[in-house]
Amino acid sequence: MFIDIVKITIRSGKGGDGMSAFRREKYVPKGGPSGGNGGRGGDVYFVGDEGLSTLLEFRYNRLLKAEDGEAGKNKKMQGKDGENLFLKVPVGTTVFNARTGKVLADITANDQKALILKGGRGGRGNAVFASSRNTAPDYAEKGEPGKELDLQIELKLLADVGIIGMPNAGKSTLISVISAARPKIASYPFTTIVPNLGVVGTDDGRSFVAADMPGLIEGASRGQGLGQQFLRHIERTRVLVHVVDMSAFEGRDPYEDCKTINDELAAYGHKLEKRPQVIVANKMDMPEAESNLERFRRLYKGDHPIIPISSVTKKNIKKLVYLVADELAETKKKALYEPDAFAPYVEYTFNGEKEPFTIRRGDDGILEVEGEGIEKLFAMTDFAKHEGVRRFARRLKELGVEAELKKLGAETGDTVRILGEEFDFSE
Ligand SMILES: Nc1nc2c(ncn2[C@@H]2O[C@H](COP(=O)(O)OP(=O)(O)OP(=O)(O)O)[C@@H](O)[C@H]2O)c(=O)[nH]1
Ligand SMILES: [Mg+2]
Repeated sequence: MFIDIVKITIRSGKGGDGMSAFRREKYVPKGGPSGGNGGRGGDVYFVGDEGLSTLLEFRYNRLLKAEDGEAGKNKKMQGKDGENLFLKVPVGTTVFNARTGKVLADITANDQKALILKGGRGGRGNAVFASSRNTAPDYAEKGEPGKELDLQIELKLLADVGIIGMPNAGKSTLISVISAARPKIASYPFTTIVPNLGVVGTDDGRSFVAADMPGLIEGASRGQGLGQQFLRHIERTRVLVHVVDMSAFEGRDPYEDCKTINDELAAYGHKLEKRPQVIVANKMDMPEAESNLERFRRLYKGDHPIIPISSVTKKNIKKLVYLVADELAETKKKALYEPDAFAPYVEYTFNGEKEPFTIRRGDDGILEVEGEGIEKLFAMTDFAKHEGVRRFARRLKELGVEAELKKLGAETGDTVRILGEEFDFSE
């Protein structure tokens, strides 16, 4: 089965910084602390959308960010939370962590939401830090940084559109003109023996998946030629593009060709003859094509639209693609795939990494502390304020960093390095 694969990077929103401010009151030189908390940074979600069928959109938009939270405000007002980012993907999309290859989410239903990255927490404003010991703290936390993650998203494609017709009608040539698919093309019948899938994009940003099918012949519904198994593939498409060779090559009759195919569709059952169909009168660049088309129009009694094209001169190709996209939009309003066409619902939750720290001795003998938890603490600390530094030291103690440093031989007065910055160690 054809797989559409895209690599993207997502980033959750940074939490807004907490504010440090004091109430202004008449006759009170310094009122109580009144700085509000920062807003939460936006999360990143994936959402199943049955109206979509490709990942094409992501190919043009590879870094996707949720909104940052706003900073806290005066009067203990909290900053606005950042908007969550909802990335819409077709049903059948699997989201992988690109680095570890682990599955983060498997989108198997319309509207299914999977949280992939949480936004950063808002920093606390100074109003929160007031205590009986310190009634006027002039310190606020910074917002927690957002997270970034490289993803690989994959979609197992089911074709929206089936390109069908007699052998040698020009089906493979057509898909090669409207998509990046490059199937074998040759001037003899039965060149194509397995379906070729291609992603087709319109200029107005829509996209769909087309399958170039092997040629059908009379008796296909009874197993003639390569028939049966491909009729089964056609069953899974929503719109049929029926290619008819108007050049009447080697004495063929375009009207009879078209009728043969439609009779086979009807004989197969499953109401394939009722599927929306666009009749493509192909090879209009050939000498006899115009008069053959005139005759075809006279004889044809069905109600499918007929569109004359040439894959060689590209005549009407754009028009055809738009027409097919429109037909598709119309059919998508109705459900086509049975619910059991998809794997059972599974949701993999993303476990936010634990926040350990590591300590090792640098080349110059200095103890160095690193780690995700420390990094976060570092980013949220306002080192310009004495209170910020004090709180930072206390958190290091709580996290066990201080004890670990001591175990490794650190003594008061020694230099330690935390994320590249040098500090004096003291107990
Ligand atoms: N003049 C002209 N020739 C075309 C056009 N489209 C396709 N052909 C030719 O028709 C022949 C058959 O084309 P294919 O695309 O391989 O036909 P197909 O329907 O995929 O054939 P099968 O896979 O065998 O069923 C090739 O020689 C093409 O070059 C067209 O618009 N104009
Ligand atoms: Mg072919």
